[in-house]
Amino acid sequence: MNIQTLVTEATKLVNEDDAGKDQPRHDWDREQIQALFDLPFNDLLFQAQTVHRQWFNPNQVQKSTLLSIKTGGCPEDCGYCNQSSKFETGLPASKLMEVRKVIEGAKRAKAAGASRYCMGAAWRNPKARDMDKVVAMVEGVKDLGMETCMTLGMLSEEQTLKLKAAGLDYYNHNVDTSEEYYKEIITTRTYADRLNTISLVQDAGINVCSGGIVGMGEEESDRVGMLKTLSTLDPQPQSVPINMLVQIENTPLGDSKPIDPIDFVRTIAVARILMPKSVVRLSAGREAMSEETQALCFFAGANSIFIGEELLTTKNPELDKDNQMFDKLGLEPMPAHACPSEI
Ligand code: SAM
Ligand code: DTB
Ligand code: SF4
Repeated sequence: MNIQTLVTEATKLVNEDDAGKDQPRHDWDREQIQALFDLPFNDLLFQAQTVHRQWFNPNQVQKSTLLSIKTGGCPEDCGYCNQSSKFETGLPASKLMEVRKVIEGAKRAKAAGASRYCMGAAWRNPKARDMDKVVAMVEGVKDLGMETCMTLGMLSEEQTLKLKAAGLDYYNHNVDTSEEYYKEIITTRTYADRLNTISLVQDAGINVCSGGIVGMGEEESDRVGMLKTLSTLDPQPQSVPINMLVQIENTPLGDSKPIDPIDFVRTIAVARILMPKSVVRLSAGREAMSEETQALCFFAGANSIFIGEELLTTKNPELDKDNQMFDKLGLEPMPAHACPSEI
């Protein structure tokens, strides 16, 4: 197939509604997604930027800040994670934080320019005794006028309803990779467990934040599989974090072959085309990324980042450095609740 036919085919893969905007499709197959990955880089980026401009201001990037509200000692064995109790990473475990401290952190994040506060706990799932505190955290952060996001592991239906009633805007629960590769990375839960929690979160009317990690030694076909899982969810996740693995010593993935930056940008571009109304987050891994790679990611349709010097347990670029990058690229922060697919 020649280049022009491929580009035309890729364009045809997207439906147009009356307003002339590309609408999300939920029936992508592997061949179609692979065809996007196979496009010449310039054609892929042109397609992605074209789709991006239909739903988003291309010069706005959403800013979120992360806080680890309960660190380490996790019973799961995710092969990439600093916080699993199965690996000797040297990270001290902590108890669930005090609500007051969490709100103080959110105030600082707001002052630094974040519109969303994302709170993460190293749990397989929250215990009943933790829920009152977690609910108070959501309510307190929401009162500051920020978007709230939590990532607490697997949830029951009752817990999703409690979180919804507290005013939770987003729940983060990543599928991480393809269904086939998942088994190589995590053995203490299944892909189906993951999809089940995502479905409960959707049913409760909470926006889903779900994406994955690249650079875990996966094949390109696993990136295809992961993006097929995400883009065929109905509705698609409103927020899609694409993490570049932060290598953690003494974890099974601590010395995986890093992903080529161009392949990383391709993954962002394909995510953007498949999920035109979702915010795509250039998530973990920016500390190890050049400014040029990040600029290409924004051109490919990434429109969210984490700001603040720490992710959950690892380093993120300094605030000044990110502010300088925004100035250089003429980027401005996206206001809260500006995602066109948000519930
Ligand atoms: N325990 C909860 C769970 O697993 O859903 C919430 C916290 S967990 C740290 C949130 C997500 O962070 C994981 O699903 C994974 O995608 C991402 N993550 C964890 N460690 C990472 C690493 N070293 N590099 C990149 N992303 C990572
Ligand atoms: C997501 O996809 N990335 C964030 C958030 N969701 C919770 C976590 C990144 C963690 C990076 C490794 C660490 O700092 O421990
Ligand atoms: Fe635990 Fe989440 Fe880390 Fe897995 S990714 S070990 S569930 S904290």
